[in-house]
Amino acid sequence: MAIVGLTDAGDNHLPHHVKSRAIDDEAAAADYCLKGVRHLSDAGITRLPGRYVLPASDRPGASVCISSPGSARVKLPVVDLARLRVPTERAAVLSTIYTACRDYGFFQVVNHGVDSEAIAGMLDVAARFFELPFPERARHMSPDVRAPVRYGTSFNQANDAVLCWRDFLKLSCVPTVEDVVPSWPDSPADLREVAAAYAEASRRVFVEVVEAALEALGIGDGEDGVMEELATAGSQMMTVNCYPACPQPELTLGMPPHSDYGFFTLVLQDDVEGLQVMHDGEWFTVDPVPGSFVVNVGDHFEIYSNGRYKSVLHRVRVNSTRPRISVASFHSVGTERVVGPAAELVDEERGGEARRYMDTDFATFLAYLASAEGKHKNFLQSRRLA
Ligand SMILES: O=C(O)CCC(=O)C(=O)O
Repeated sequence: MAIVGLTDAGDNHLPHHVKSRAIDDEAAAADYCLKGVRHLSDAGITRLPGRYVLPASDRPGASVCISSPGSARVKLPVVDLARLRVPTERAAVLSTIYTACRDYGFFQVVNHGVDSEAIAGMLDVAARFFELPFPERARHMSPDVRAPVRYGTSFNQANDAVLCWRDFLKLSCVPTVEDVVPSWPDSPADLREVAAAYAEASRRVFVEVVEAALEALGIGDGEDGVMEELATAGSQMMTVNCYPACPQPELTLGMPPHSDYGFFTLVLQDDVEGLQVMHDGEWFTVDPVPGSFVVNVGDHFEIYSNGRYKSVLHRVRVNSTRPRISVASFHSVGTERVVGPAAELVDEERGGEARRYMDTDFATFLAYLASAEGKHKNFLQSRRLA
């Protein structure tokens, strides 16, 4: 497989030592790709190895869009947290959150109160982590999806038929950041401190935004104590993504179309565009707003809101000139908790609506990830009631 992939893409364009390894030893060629895209990019490849080449129908330019494929840009609804805190303006901001979650599944958050130095520092330390020599990064590779730190490449490396042009560092934040930070990378020397401060800041923003989104649904704290749990004992995972400049970006993706599993994801991106959101059957590129967070509804919130809020497909395009860094912070309830539609919305005795989703738990999600490619919205589809 690997030798076919490398040769397909034109092995004449790989560095000589890679080419000879590919020809002499297929396993070594496969290994080379699994060391990640930063490794390939540092090797100075000028054409994409075949392992990264998507079938024509899945390529970014030939998407499902009926018109203007992959080229349109969207200004997502903007949620101003400073206004949310003003009692006379709160209702208007709640209404923006409600319609954004219903119509886009995405919005941008500004005036969130997170220090600009904390944001710049996180992006900077992330970039420096991916500049470390490969053996230093590789110390954190782990097949265990529950490991508190995990370095890897592609989307779901174990199952991806075609690899994605992304390397990542996953940092678990449970049970608390304080508990796990000693197991995070100790190089660059300031990574633990900067990433821990960023994780706490991101959690504070999440709590404020999810509280508002629940209020906008008319649920408030939730009879089931969901808000209390999200605020004090929820789960949080951070993924630091690195998308190096790619020699043939039109043939591949940084991340394939997928939805996220939790309540909300907060994405911090540098000034290089790449994130695309599916809206009305078309891919739209999100305009990076410096210092803002992009927030998106995850599968759990779609289920909990009984489908009023939408967990929307998104993907990442790469480009040939500028490397991109993003930090995604995934927030949800604790991993032991079963998630189903909120009783307030579906209780028939109180005139509630029909239940649209079955209950789900984290173990079911992990089993799904292990058994499937984890792309598109298959997990959410599998929880849908007819
Ligand atoms: O890089 C991005 O902008 C988005 C990342 C993302 O979708 C993810 O980590 O799930």
